[in-house]
Amino acid sequence: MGAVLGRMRVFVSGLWPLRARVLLLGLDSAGKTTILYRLKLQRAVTTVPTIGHNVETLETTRGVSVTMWDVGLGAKGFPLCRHYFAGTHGLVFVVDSRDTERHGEAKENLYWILTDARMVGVPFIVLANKQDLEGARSPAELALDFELEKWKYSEWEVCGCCAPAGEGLLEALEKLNEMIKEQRIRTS
Ligand SMILES: Nc1nc2c(ncn2[C@@H]2O[C@H](COP(=O)(O)OP(=O)(O)OP(=O)(O)O)[C@@H](O)[C@H]2O)c(=O)[nH]1
Ligand SMILES: [Mg+2]
Repeated sequence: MGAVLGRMRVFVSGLWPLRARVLLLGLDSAGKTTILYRLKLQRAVTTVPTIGHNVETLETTRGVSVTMWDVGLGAKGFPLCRHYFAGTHGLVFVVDSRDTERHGEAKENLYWILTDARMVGVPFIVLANKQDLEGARSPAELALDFELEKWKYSEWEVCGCCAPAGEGLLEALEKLNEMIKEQRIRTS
């Protein structure tokens, strides 16, 4: 009986469009704004460091409407972004895969975000950006560097991408959408 009800809930939830609030975070220059506008405009844009935030709504496949917040951290750094946490359904954490010197800092900030009470259970994607650059860590290597296999408190994936070319972005967003849907079913 429980299994039948579970399957019905999955089926019914697939019929309604999903509106999701997604945060796009990461160190400065990781590629967040390039990713947001590549997804929105389907072309590469020239960016300047973001002050404040950019926000766009993306109509994705499978009836999911994603409002994506690209938060620039400026001089105040990560503490500023906690003001964006409430009501978040999914997180995209962008990493410059070649900038290995800053991976420790990126990892520390990722765990700081994940352990905030407002982010409990929120599924996330680590986007291993700049895969076109020589020396970039692969998604599998980043998962090891960030010790993600130990993280059991929310669903996660690591996906590779090259933001200006758009490579890997839609696939990553689809995975996140699926995880958000599953999380909704679990908590409904
Ligand atoms: N080679 C390469 N360059 C990239 C890629 N993604 C972004 N960039 C470049 O990286 C630089 C920083 O990109 P942004 O999108 O402005 O980075 P950001 O994370 O929004 O930075 P802040 O607004 O300062 O937080 C720009 O020069 C981009 O063109 C990529 O996949 N490959
Ligand atoms: Mg930016």
